[in-house]
Order: sequence, then structure tokens, then C-alpha cells
Amino acid sequence: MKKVIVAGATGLVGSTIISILEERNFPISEIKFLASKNSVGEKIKFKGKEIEIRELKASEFDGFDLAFFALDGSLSKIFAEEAKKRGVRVVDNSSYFRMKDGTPLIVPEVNGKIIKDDDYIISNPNCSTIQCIAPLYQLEKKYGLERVVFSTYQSVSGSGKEALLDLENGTSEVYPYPIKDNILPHIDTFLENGYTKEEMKMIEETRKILGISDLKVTATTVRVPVSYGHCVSINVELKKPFDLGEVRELFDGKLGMVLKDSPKDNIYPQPLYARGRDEIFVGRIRRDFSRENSLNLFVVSDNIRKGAALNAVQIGELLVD
Ligand code: 11C
Repeated sequence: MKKVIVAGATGLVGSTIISILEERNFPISEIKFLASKNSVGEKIKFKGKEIEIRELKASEFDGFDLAFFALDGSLSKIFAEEAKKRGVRVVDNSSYFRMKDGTPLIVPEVNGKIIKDDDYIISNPNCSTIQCIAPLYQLEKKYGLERVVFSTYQSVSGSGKEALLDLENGTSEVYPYPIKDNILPHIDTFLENGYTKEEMKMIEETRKILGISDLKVTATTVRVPVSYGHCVSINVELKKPFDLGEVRELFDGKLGMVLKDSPKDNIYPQPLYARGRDEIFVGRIRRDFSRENSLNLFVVSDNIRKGAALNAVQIGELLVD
């Protein structure tokens, strides 16, 4: 049994971590919820008990074993180190530590085994990256990956609660333009190289998790007017010839994936049906006739669950084991 903290307990990811800890009966002897001053005193229900939110402060980590962080990177940077000093292992959802040497970046089904006993800060990857890793890992093992092209269709919940209001009301508080009835080829800030940070996260995190530092990979990340569920169209060039039936088998029921791929019956992955689900839905699997050894697939998952909270709790389960 572990003494567990959820820091950033009131946001979309933090509150989903709490409900998943409860759903999966995570072995908890004591739980504490931390947030900013504004939320102090509010209560969150956990296993039938009302628990008061406390202010995020270093001393709150004393005597605890494990903390799930759903915080801004700037806060993660400070408080993950404070937690570590106090012997608390942190599963961090921010991008702050992800690309640092020595910080494991984990999708449990794929590289959970690399976590060492003395790793105190473990990073949870970006949501749009997480859902692509299982299918790519299966393809890499069997055929080798030559090149990957990501094109995303990302829901507004990826930007938090306020963005859901922008979608509902047609306002533009979070984004530079309305997202209602619109599409923005812009997620996170633009960098000198013309890519957005989100695009570079997909590129760099994919290489790190798969352990292929020179993988050829590019990305275009796009915000769409959908509340929950990220979609990614992945074009993959493999090192060897493949058989489509074999590829389907690599995905079907493996590593948290579910095949939704029967176009003649209009069966394909969709965000509406991925919402609230734990699985990664894979479909539209077809040969790319324009290039040798290449294929296309469409991957959908709930960005708040497998893309964030569920993956974090699954990492926590590895730490308990
Ligand atoms: C989005 N992927 O959909 C982003 C949110 O690095 O964890 C998650 C950002 C991150 O807007």
C-alpha cells in the first residue's frame, strides 16, 4: 500500500487520475490532493470520503511514497525536485523532464521495463504521442521503421477546461481564433524552425520512447472542434515488405489496441466512441501505393485517459510492482 499525492488535482487530467486510481483500485493507504491556493478547502470525493484540497507546497510531500503531477512544467520543475528530495517518486505529466537524459519517458506496454529502482522522476509522454507508440512499436519489431509521418486531429480538451468553453461558446479565450466551426494548424507555440512545440514533441518523444534516435519522423499537429479524443493519421514506411493481414494481427487486441477496421461496414475509429475508453483504436489500415513498403493507419484514443491520466496511473502501477 502506498501513500499517494495527486498534485494539480482540479484540472481535467488531475481529476481523471483520481477517478482512475479509484476505478483500478490502486493500492493506497492514504491520499492527498494538492492544488493552487484558489482551490484550497474545496473537497474531492475518493472512495466515498470527502477529502479537502491542500495548497501545493514542498512540505506536503513529507512522508509520502508516490505523487502524480498534473501541473504546468514550471511547477513540475520545482516540485518534482522537492518531492524527490523527500524520497517521493513522481509520475510527471508535463513536458519539462521528458527529453532530459536519464529521465525515463514511459508508455508502460512498450518500455515500462526500463524504469530503475532509483528513478525518482518518470515522465508521462504527450497525449498525441502516447497513442501512436503501441502501433509503431509493433511495426518496428516485425519490419523495422524507415520513416513516419504524423498528421493529427486533436481535440480541445488537450488545452484544458477553458478550451472546452471556447468550443461550446464560439469564443477565442484560449486560442488565437475561434475553434468552433474551425480548424487550427497550430498547437502550442511556433518555433524558429517553423514547427510547433507540439510537432517537435511528437518527433522527439517518439524517437526516445522507441529508442531509435535517428528515426526519420515528421509531424503536422492540428486542433479540431471536438471535445475529447485525439486522432492521428500515420503514414509509415517500413524497412521490409509486409502483409496487411499480418499487420492487422500485430494490432488486434495487442498492447491496449483495438482494431476498428471494416470499411465496408463503415467501421473505423472515431473520437465520439473513444471518449471515456481506455483503449487505442486503430483502423483504416491500408497500403500506401505511392511508396514501397508503406502503409497508412488512423489511430484514435481518449487524450485525457490513455493520452494522460491512464498512462500515468499505469506507470504508477509499475512503481508499486
Ligand atoms: C494538446 N497534446 O492536445 C497537447 C496537450 O505536453 O503534455 C498536452 C501537452 C503536453 O494540446
